[in-house]
Parts: sequence; C-alpha cells; structure tokens
Amino acid sequence: IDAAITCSSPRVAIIGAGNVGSTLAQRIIEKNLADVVLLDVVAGRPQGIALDLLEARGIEHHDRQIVGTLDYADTAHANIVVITAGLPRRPGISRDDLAQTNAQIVMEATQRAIAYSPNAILIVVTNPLDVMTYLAWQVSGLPAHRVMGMAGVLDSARFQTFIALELGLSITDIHAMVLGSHGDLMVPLPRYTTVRGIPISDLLEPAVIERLVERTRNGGAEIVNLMQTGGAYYAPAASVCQMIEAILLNRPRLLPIAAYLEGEYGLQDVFLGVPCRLGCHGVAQILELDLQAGELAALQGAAQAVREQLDRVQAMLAAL
Ligand code: TXD
Repeated sequence: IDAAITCSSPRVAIIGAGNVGSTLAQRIIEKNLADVVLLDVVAGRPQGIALDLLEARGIEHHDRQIVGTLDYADTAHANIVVITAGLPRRPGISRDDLAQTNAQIVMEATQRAIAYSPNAILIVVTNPLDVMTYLAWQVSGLPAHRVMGMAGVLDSARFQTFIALELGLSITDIHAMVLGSHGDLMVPLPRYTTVRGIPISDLLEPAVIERLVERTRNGGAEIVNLMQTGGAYYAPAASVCQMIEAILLNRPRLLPIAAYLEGEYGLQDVFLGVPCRLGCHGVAQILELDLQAGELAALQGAAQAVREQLDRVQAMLAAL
C-alpha cells in the first residue's frame, strides 16, 4: 500500500481551546467522528492540549488527528467550525460589557475561520448565546441554515437529568424540549416532556415540575456557584458533540437549536431556540409547534430580550 495516499476525514475546527473547546475536542476524536483543529490566542495552549489528547490514542485506539494552532490557515477546509472563544463572566464586569468584548472576539474569529472554510457549518457556543449567534451569522456571510447556536440541547439534557433523578428512572426514557433564549429566558415545555410517551404531568405534581423547571433555568448558575472560577463544560461539550454527530453522520435529529427565524412563531430576524431538524446541510427545517398562548408569549418575550441586547451591543460596537 502506498503510504503517501491519504483519504480525507471530516474536519472540525474549534476556535477557543478553553474548557468547552478542549473537552469537545476530546469527545470528537475519541468517538472517531472527525479530525480536529484546535485554535486559541494563548501561545502553547492549543498545541499542548492537542499533543496531550493525541498521546491518549495509544489507550483510546481512535484514528483521528488533532492539531493545536494559533494560525487560522491551519483550520482550512473544515466541515464544521465551532466558536467557543470568549471571556468568562467576572465580578465587576457588566453583562453588556462582557457581551461587547465577546462580540468582538466572536466576530473576528468567525470571519477569519470562515475565510478558510467557506463551506463549513458554523456552531456558536460563546455567551450571550443568541446574540453571539446573530452577530456571527452576520459577519460570516453564510446562509442562515448553516449557522446555529448551541443551548437548547444542553438545557433539555439538564431538564431530562432532573426528571430522571426525581422519578428514579433511566434517562433513556425521558424526552424533553427546552426552547427560547439561553439563560433566564429559556422556555421549558413540560407539555412536550414525556416519559416513554407519558406526559410528565401524569407522573409529577405541578409544583414538582415547576421546581425542576426552575432548577433547569438556573442550571448554568448552579454550577458557576459551585465552581466559582468558571462554568460548566462537560455537558456543554457533550451537547455540541451531539449536534456535530447529527451533521457529520447525516443522522437527522430533532433538536432544540438557536436558529434564524423568518416568520416562524411570529418572529423575524432573530436567532432563538426552536425545534429543528438538523442534518448534513445544517438546519433543514424549523418545526412550528402549536404553542399555547402562555408558551408563545414566553417565546416572544425571550426574542424581545435577545433583540434588545443585540441592539445595545451593536450600538456599543458602532460607538467604538
Ligand atoms: O450553552 C451554552 N451555549 C454554553 C456557553 C455552555 C457553556 C459555556 N458557554 C460559553 O462558552 C461561556 O460562557 C463562554 O462564553 C464560552 C466558552 O466557555 P469555556 O468554559 O470554554 O471558557 P474558557 O475556558 O474561558 O475558554 C475560552 C477560550 C480561552 O482558552 C481563551 O484563551 C480563548 O477562548 N479566547 C480566544 N480564542 C481565539 N480567539 C480569541 N480572540 C480568543 N479570545 C479568547
């Protein structure tokens, strides 16, 4: 066999080799899903992490390549670009100031990565998620169905976990759907949350459901409060990986994803968590559920808050 003949594997470029980025890299290669290029601005960090992960191949026995770099040229020809670059929340920095800083990081990272991978699908992870996804889409020049944000998969996974714990059942039998914006304005839908097809309202008292919804809403903050110096990253990385698997394996999944709305749910020109059919081309379809008035109002309220924060961030950027 001519060793010089190589076959091309799918490639995922991860911008930001922090906690989420490096954990995601590990998941992708150890599942044999794709080769990974990990990029950061901190010299040595992505290279060190990539080498460390590569050396585990001797034990994990996967065949994927992983490279760490500071140079966007090394990310070329990626099938998927994931943006996890950003700064974490710190005491004394307002939400809007952080949003402005992360907006600059996300916009630059997106522009530079997509210049080398113009055919990629873009997944945004950096917070504030729905605002960052919009800005990334704008600068990417990509069609909207190839740009999406990860939040609903994580929020739904958390809700499912709390329900499984409450009922003493395997997580395998729990299905949940959490829509809306990532953070305080997420919209969990207990009506569409089932245990093997049985609505949870048949199995749990309304007050218990409300308690689990509340814990889901505060899921991110609960972990930040415990860790103090950072946020969740194992479940977030697993959530992005599930989206990547749907895309690369063309395993069409129905997942809550921050997608671009053009009239669905009465909303225009905003990225918000909605149920999507996700496949090899990106968001193939947005499902319009027949929401009750209260649910629809919650979704529209979330969209309003996202748009207001987007306007504030755009005004701050314009004033620079
Ligand atoms: O559900 C969700 N969407 C989320 C979002 C779940 C978990 C984390 N969420 C957000 O993702 C979080 O609020 C952050 O905004 C991002 C990344 O979280 P992570 O925990 O990975 O943060 P880290 O460990 O601080 O990593 C960020 C990395 C770090 O290595 C920086 O050096 C790097 O980003 N960074 C950059 N990389 C490339 N280019 C630029 N400009 C840059 N600036 C910082």
